Amino acid sequence: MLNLVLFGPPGAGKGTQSQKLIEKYGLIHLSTGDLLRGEIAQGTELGLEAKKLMDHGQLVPDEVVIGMISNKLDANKDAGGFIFDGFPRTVTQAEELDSLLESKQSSITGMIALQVDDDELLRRLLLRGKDSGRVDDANPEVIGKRIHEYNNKTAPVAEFYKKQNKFESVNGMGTVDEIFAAICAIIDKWLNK
Ligand code: B4P
Repeated sequence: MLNLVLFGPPGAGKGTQSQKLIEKYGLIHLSTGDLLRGEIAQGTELGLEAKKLMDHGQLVPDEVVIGMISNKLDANKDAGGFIFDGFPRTVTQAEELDSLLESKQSSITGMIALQVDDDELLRRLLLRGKDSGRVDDANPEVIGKRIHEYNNKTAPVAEFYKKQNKFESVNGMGTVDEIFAAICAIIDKWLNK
């Protein structure tokens, strides 16, 4: 079973690469950002609360995203593996994910981090904000807040996987296909171990 954590700052290309990876490796894509935007679109209570935080570039509380991931793992018991995209984003989320998987006799295979400069992140997100309708992509101040949240709360998650010898990183500054090839080389190495 392949359980991959795709990691990186906002706009690093996690969602973009996930789409290609699920096709190639037949994995289930679990994006907490997409799940939260789904709740917002449906106008649920959870979505309304999450929107207030997301529109300001802040993280949603750990218990909310952990609950969503737990439900999705239960709903996909026969899956051959998962891509966790945008999750875990705090060390608490990483610890809870390990416990959830352990209770299902499973574990994380590894984390792959996409390395992208702050200037390029800003450029990509502002470009997407022109037609995505995402409030959190349209404004440089909110994007700055998202990068700040990443540096403070999310970057330490890399250490969590480094300590378990499960961390790899790739240069996220090339073309989508170049980055995809670099990610696949790491996954294929894991699969052939
Ligand atoms: P997310 O939805 O997870 O996403 P993201 O950070 O915007 O970006 P991603 O890295 O997936 O970028 P993408 O491929 O789309 O988070 C949104 C918010 O949800 C968070 O701020 C937070 O509030 C909340 N949230 C989500 N998960 C949470 C959690 N676990 N805990 C707490 N809160 C949580 O790429 C961005 C753009 O770049 C696209 O337009 C793409 O086309 C372009 N691009 C991609 N690769 C490129 C390349 N190689 N070259 C040029 N452009 C590229």
